[in-house]
Amino acid sequence: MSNESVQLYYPSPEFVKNAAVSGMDAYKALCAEAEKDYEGYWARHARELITWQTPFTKVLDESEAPFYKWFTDGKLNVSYNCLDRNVEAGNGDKTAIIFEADDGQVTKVSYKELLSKVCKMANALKSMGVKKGDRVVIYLPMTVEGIVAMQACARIGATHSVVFGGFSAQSLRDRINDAGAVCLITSDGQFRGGKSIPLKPIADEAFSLGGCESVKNVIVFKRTGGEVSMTAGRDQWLHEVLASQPETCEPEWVEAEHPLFLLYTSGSTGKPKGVQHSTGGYLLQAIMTMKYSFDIKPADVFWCTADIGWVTGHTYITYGPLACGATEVVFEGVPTYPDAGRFWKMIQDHKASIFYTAPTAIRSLIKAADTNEAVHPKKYDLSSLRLLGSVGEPINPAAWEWYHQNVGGGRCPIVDTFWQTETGGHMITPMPGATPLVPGSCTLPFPGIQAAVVDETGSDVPWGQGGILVVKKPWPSMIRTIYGDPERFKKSYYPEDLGGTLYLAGDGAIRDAKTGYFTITGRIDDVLNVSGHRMGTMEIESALVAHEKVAEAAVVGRPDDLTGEAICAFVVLKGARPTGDEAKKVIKELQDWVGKEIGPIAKPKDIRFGENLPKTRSGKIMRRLLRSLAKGEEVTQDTSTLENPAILEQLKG
Ligand code: 7RM
Repeated sequence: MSNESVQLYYPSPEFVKNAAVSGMDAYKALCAEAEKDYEGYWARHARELITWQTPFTKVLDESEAPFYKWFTDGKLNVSYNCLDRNVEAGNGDKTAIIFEADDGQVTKVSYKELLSKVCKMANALKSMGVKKGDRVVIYLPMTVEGIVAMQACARIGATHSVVFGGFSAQSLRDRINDAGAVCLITSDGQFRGGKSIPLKPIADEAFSLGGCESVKNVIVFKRTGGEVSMTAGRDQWLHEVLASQPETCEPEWVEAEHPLFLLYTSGSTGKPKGVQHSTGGYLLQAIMTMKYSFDIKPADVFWCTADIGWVTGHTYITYGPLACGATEVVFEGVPTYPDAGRFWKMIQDHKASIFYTAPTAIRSLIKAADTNEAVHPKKYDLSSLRLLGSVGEPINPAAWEWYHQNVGGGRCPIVDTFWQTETGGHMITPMPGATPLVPGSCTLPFPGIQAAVVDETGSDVPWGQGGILVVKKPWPSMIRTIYGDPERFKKSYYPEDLGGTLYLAGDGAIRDAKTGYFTITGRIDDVLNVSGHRMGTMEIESALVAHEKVAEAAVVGRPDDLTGEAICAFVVLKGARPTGDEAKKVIKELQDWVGKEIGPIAKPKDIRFGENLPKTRSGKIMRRLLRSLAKGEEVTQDTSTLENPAILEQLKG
């Protein structure tokens, strides 16, 4: 990628004029400030952007590296920073949330109302004995109540762990169990795409699997009116527990390092890991990135289409926008219901000015618009938009151009934000009023973030040469540990082969030879990215081999035009290798099985059967080979070390 051949997109003079980071000189000045006095840079922002109950005097504590700590002697409350301080500043009547339900019904919630809802929920939790440091699992749909539940935990110092509503009973059980949660907040069901989907029955199934004994209380939000069974002494309806609760609740002032939340995410090995985040450092970067990457202003209507079950929903729905006193859109449904014009209609109806979504959604809406004029963005008035964002996976230049032209009307900068569950907030992203954009590149590090590309030994590689993406210095919103497994934290993120001091993101990257712009080249571990969702190949393999018919399974990703990557499973059955209709039947059975074991997002798109898997003489599955087969490529790799070359024929698509 050389800039001679690539068009650069510059922000308009008006955008630059009003931007928080106005022009490249302003961006460079922030980077220089961090360069000169790293701790001072973050401390200045932490003082300016967060309201502290006890101001901090210490900034970065490296005494137990890589378990870095920030602002250790400061005390604060995230819910106070998101709600009370906006009310106290006279914005109590400002709309905090414009909620649009799956069926199109719109509800507006002001800051004052949101504060009172959060206080009532916080009091309800307290009345059940939930206290500072306890873990609360939240298994809720994308409704105001999900945000309220998270904020209520933050208010009393309980650590929440949100489990995406698409995860299975088994996945929910594993997360409850690992977190040792004392309380579960769920709903009877959820509405998605015009359908009513049960949730509480899945929670019940999770309990019946055993391992959820730590949970003393289950709170059930009535959303769909679906049939549920309530276990006496454990389960209570939300509306009933809220009825008697006072509308004020003194925030619990917690240390900056107090764990705000755990969020489970897939790694290359073993079970999903509970990424633990802090309070102060996390909040700081939620706010800073809202200001610098999203250029958030009081008049903006911000819309992030993520689900609160993912980190994007945490930072850019539950915390960031509210901590900035913004108005945000919260959407329960899916982009294709009632039709694929839903996003564009909502932008029009709510006059959204900042829109943040995933490339996979953009690609599916391009496809829909190509075949149906009526759902093309040009049919809608999108003139309220001034900034667009992309997150979750690399955005291909064609989708970028379409997004820029058809959604942004050619006038809105696109911030392609690279970050991870572990990083808490944006790491590499354009500053919309400064950075000239190159489609497909997340451009340059957020000011202060020391991102670099290195080789296997941890040495810098020159620009223009691909390598491993690392971060050289700790940053405030970074992962603190893997809950209950500090050793795994060290091994996963600060591996010894890189010297033990570099944060390993798990992605490959290359910097442009001239501009130094970063392009993410994809995961370097066994983690897949399907529609922006992270999935470990090992998790899917474990689910497959748990099926009674399966002897062995290997899972790889292959490129997919729509979902970025698609899951492809190579399976050896205990019985004979099935063919024809029998194969079709077993494929469906295994897909449904994985859907039930992990969740529908983990269902393999392709399943191929072999009498064996391609292995080396020492018994290692040759995954590189499987990746070629998955893509439908001719196998060009050296197969001389292969024990059983004949097997390749069977595994071709
Ligand atoms: C926010 C989020 C993290 C992984 C990450 C990358 C990929 C995310 C981008 C991206 C290219 C981007 N958290 N990724 N953003 N790749 N460009 N702008 O997605 O923990 O669920 O996933 O997603 O591989 O490591 S996540």
